[in-house]
Amino acid sequence: MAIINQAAKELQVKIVYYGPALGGKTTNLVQVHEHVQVAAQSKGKLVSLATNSDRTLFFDFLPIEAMTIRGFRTKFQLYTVPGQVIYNTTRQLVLRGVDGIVFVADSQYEKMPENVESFQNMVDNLSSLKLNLVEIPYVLQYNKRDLPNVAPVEYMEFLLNNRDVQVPSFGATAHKCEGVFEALNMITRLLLHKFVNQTQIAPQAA
Ligand SMILES: Nc1nc2c(ncn2[C@@H]2O[C@H](COP(=O)(O)OP(=O)(O)OP(=O)(O)O)[C@@H](O)[C@H]2O)c(=O)[nH]1
Ligand SMILES: [Mg+2]
Repeated sequence: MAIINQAAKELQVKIVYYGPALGGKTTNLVQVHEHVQVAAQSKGKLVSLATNSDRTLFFDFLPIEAMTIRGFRTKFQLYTVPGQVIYNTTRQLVLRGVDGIVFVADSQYEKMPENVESFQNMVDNLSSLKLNLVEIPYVLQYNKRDLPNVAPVEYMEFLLNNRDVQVPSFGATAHKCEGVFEALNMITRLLLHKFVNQTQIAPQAA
């Protein structure tokens, strides 16, 4: 749940990057960290807990102070989960308190079973936290579009964006920063929309 501090006029929102191993979640955060346009003092450090082969062991964490809406300073906390199947307990921990999700799928054809499995694993882990995807804003990012062996976007939509309500989806080449901010901007927009309209953020005094 977002932390809304009325006294300090602060809104804190947690966004989790979820998806199969090696799909590009950490790469998204690295690119956001490198290219985000915010005042220098509000750009947080990127904390990565990775093995020496660059696989995420626990999570990556990047805090960003974004904007002021209705007098509230908005802070986004970006996390990645470790994609490797064995780290499921960690994924559950990172999902605690999640407000929004960017699901990073790997576009390579042979990764489709892993994408679908990871998506289902996300649904299961949310439900173990008594959360339902229907209530959590999320977007899909189809990453690695630069590779030769990618599945058509329409096929990925069929596999991953087939729930009652379709969500925004973006093709991406994360290590070139393509599709990274498109996905991040959309999830922050969905979240801010949700909180401004549905929570107790009081309108700014005139
Ligand atoms: N060709 C290509 N490679 C990419 C792209 N995005 C990420 N990579 C590479 O894919 C590899 C895995 O990326 P990571 O960001 O570490 O993947 P991850 O999802 O964090 O993986 P885990 O931490 O194991 O879950 C790295 O070598 C990246 O440089 C992309 O769009 N295209
Ligand atoms: Mg990673």
